[in-house]
Amino acid sequence: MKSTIVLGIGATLLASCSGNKQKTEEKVTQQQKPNVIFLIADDIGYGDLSCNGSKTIHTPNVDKLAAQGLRFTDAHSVAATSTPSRYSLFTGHYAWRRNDTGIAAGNAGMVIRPEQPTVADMFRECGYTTGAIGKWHLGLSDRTGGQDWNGFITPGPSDLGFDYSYIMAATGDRVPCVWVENQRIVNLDPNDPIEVSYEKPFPGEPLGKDHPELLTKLKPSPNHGHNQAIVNGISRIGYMKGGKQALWEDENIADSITVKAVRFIEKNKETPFFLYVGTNDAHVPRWPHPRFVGKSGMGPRGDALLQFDWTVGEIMAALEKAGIAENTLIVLSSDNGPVVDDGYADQAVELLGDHKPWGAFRGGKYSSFEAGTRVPFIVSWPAEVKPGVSDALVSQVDLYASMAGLMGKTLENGAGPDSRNQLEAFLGKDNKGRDYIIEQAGSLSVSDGEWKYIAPSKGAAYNKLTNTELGNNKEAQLYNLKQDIGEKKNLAAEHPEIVAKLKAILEKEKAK
Ligand code: NG6
Ligand code: CA
Repeated sequence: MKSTIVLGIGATLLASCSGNKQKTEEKVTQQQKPNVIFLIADDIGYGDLSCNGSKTIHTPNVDKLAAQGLRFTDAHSVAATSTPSRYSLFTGHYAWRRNDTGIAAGNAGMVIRPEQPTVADMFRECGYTTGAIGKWHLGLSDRTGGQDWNGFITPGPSDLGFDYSYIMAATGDRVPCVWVENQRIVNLDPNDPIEVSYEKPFPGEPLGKDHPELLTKLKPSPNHGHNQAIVNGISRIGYMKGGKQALWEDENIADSITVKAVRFIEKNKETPFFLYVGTNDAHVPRWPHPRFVGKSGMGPRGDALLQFDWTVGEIMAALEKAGIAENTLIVLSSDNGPVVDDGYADQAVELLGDHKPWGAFRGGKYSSFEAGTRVPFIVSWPAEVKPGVSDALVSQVDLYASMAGLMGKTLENGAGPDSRNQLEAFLGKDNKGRDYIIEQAGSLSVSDGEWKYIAPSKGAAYNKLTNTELGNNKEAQLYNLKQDIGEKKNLAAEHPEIVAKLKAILEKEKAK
């Protein structure tokens, strides 16, 4: 039996998550613990949402969530790509402390070790039912290529605190293109076993690079990769064979994620739950459902943004219908900043018009400049959070300790070592947030909200294929974000003392 009784909210933060002993105390109210949903978009930029000022795209459902909640202007994912970003979100550990947390292949071993504590473990210990739905991209099994794709794939989300999971192993553009529910591939025909490799093609299976005539939906952008296994007329990264009946339909990915999320909500409405929803929108390949096609005027990328907005609306409606909207805390954010051409000829560049996915920031996905990690971030909890806008400096790395704080717990025994309890900031009671955040892309950066230091890096300054300014520079960079949000003027030479201060913070963090 899960306990559904906790202290009145003012006292909740001090109580231990079990809270049962205090049931009989007078202060106790019959208030149920809030349900918590992390809704994490993929590659959606700060400027991709109308609540963040976009006039070119309309996201009414997200706007509604923002209007009833707190919209952040200086919130960050930990990294400018998915795997390290999600790793840190779940573990409260900086991904850059490890050298094996880069963009994971579709057959990567599980990046988070089963023994590592996660935010889902924390909720589960507090009696929550936990679920992970959608984009995973954190590897499965104990080693690269170690998956039993035709059987029970283990270790997996259940070892990281999730009671239920319905996930894509990696990304939409990586094989295997199948749904994995509770660590088994959905609809797999045992007579058509699935094989996956990231090393060598399977004889007889046509590849995108040799058979452009088979690419009926999207073609890879020139020189971009994405030219290996062909699935549903789209070529991807990696090789796969078999499992024909289990393949996802690209146009149904958002529907599948949404339906599973709504069902999870309906099923668990009586008792507290924690649900992670990782949408596939607006990652490549962008192939939204026909009902969104042509609706944005910006081609598949814009249409995928509308599809994302629809998913948000469906989740909100499901909460309303279940009668639990008031007491559900939703964190809506993105795993990293936006990219326009990420490798498919989907006209995203040609049809972009005046739209600025990165808002006022420089760079984008993959970049050390702000647009790499300064992402959309909304906290909605009608019962507790007053609507508004917060300029507090916050990072996804802190959600773990902050959610523990919400449960009245402090992380101990090395859990979430880089995660700090910033609950007050997340709930709008503190307008300052962190003293500093660390951003990870080709290099590490430190921002205190006013000043930002980007450590020197030998990496390329520019990625021509994605048209991204990566922010790498052999020299130290220092920007004043208050006066120069577009990071145009490097002030490192003028303010060596500020460089020294921020650099020292970084060195100290690295030495931990
Ligand atoms: C890159 C892919 C890109 C995307 C990215 C991961 C190429 C040329 N580019 O390697 O399309 O899949 O990895 O994106 O293959 S993320 O949002 O999941 O981190
Ligand atoms: Ca991403």
